[in-house]
Amino acid sequence: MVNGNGNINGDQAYNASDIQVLEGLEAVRKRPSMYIGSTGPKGLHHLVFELIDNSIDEAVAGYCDKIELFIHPNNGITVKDNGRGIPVDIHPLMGIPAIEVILTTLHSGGKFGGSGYTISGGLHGVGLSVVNALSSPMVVGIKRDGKIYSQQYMRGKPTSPLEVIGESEETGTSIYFEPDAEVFEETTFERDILVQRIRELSFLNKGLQIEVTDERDPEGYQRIFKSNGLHDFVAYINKNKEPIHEKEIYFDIKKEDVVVEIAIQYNSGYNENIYSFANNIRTQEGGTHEVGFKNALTRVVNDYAKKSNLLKENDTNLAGEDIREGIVAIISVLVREPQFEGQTKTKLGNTYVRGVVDSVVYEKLDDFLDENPADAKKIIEKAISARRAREAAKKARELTRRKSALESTSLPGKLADCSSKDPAVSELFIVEGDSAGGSAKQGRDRNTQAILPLRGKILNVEKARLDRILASEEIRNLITAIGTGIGEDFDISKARYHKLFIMTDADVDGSHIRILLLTFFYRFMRELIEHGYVYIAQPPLYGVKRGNEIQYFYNDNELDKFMSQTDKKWSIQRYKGLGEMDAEQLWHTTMDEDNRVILQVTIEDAIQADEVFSDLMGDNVEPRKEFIQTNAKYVSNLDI
Ligand code: 0RA
Repeated sequence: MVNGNGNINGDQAYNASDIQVLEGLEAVRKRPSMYIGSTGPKGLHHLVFELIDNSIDEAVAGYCDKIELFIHPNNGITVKDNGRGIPVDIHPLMGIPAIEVILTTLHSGGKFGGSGYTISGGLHGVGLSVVNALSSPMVVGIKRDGKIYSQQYMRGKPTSPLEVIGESEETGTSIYFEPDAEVFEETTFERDILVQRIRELSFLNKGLQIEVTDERDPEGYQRIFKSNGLHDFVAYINKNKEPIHEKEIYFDIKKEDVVVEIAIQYNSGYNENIYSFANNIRTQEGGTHEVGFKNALTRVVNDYAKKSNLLKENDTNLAGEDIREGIVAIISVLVREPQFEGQTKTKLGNTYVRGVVDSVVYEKLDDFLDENPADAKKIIEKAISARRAREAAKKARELTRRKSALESTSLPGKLADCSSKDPAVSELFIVEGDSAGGSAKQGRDRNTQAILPLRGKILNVEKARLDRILASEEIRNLITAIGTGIGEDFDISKARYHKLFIMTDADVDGSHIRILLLTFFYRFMRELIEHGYVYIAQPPLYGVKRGNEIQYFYNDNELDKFMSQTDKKWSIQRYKGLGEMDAEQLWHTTMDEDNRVILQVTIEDAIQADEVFSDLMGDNVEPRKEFIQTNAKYVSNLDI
């Protein structure tokens, strides 16, 4: 036995430090959300990320190259690394082992790593003690100095002393915990959420191996994530797109104490995908590293374009947004004392980083363009055509603006509007097909429900530029009906409805149209999704009849279950389309607030959303085929 609960210093010393310790962790248990954001799924998964981040710090410091994550059948988690092992020597002031100090006192950040580049931003870096406070139990295992140590905790308090339980020549730390069911609303871990962040972390930390084992999966799940750096990240994002140059632009250098790693590859699409990170934390709100990157990119491309005569000497410069059309770029910096600002603390604030990134990017991109003139030409020609399209779109927008100023109530003729003018209670049903549109118009609550029928497939927005999208009548109808405008004109306060229902047939075409609409909202009216205004209506798949009685079922499982429990003779009708339901049925099953089953569309992660949309809409046919095959049984839960 190494040391009990600090009692080598006598009871008094133990009590003094113990009280201080417990006060700290009591605060965490009283207000968990202050430390981990929420006690819902986000906070729950944050516990795991916190443990992984600590091991990543050890990897960034150069002492660890393997991390393992286990999701156990009881929803317990183990995070294990082969770092130096958390120190166990007795803390001179507290008189208890260092590991116990780390697990029982609140730290201001994960400041015990060795490299100086600690991960401590936003909600990350709250410390292992916060996870400990919200666990029951937690068990820590440490291999160092030839020994294996172990100690157990319950809701932040040690329930055993740190003990030597064996010998080993290896070093490392392993932490097992179960989230405290008294604290969390739900204690089941979702593998996809964990895997997504782990994939990202493996891209951000080249050479680091992260293994994930989900012991709950009856078929067994074990994956190894390991990358060569950010070019793998860019290639991953572009995997279903069409790159316009083969080799990713890539560099990784240290300047003035800032480590800058950047990868860029343009694709033939029209979207700008720039993802920035500081100390492994996604900087959703950007910051000085992103600004430095964009400024340098705009300057270097314009300078090169003039120098190589792709742009005439007296031409106006290409705008930044033109140069960023079709770009996929990952910017990752390591900064010694990162300052995170902004509403969600995801904006890097350190001002000197801007200059560092700017000069690094200018220099490296200048080299790339000089050395790869054919790629340079493709990139610049794309920017020039983007500028042309932007100017055309501006004209088109001005046209629609002037028009709506003249005829201020020019709502589309196909729209059957509701009588209420209060957006908070108003709902818009975007309905596939004129016949279903007709039933919906008859069946609706005229006071609060508006119907807009859409004919056929709307434009494939991924492949089209803004000017062509605006030329589609279906899209224009949709924009006018919603009222917010799009893109840079978008104004959420002008939304005419706070609920928009996408109502399509329960077949492959229907799900395709639904994805097309979601793509459109995602690209041009993203705030609608962010505000939770977008829903998916779910018409039933089966109606089961006996005499005057009718029951509805939304999937095969429900139907099978019902049919296996009844011995009466029912006749089953399968609704192939919305059009097969009459107005009354459509109202009752799909539109009536009291009965309907709806799904709110959320965007958890732009990367993931972009992936789903591109898989389906991009030029590559395979993923689309795959989607249609795997969803042939009708998608009832669209996972964006
Ligand atoms: C501080 C010092 C040393 C190791 C660590 C922290 C450490 C922390 C964690 C958290 C998860 N895994 C970890 N691995 C290591 C070692 C100091 C030394 O040995 O000199």
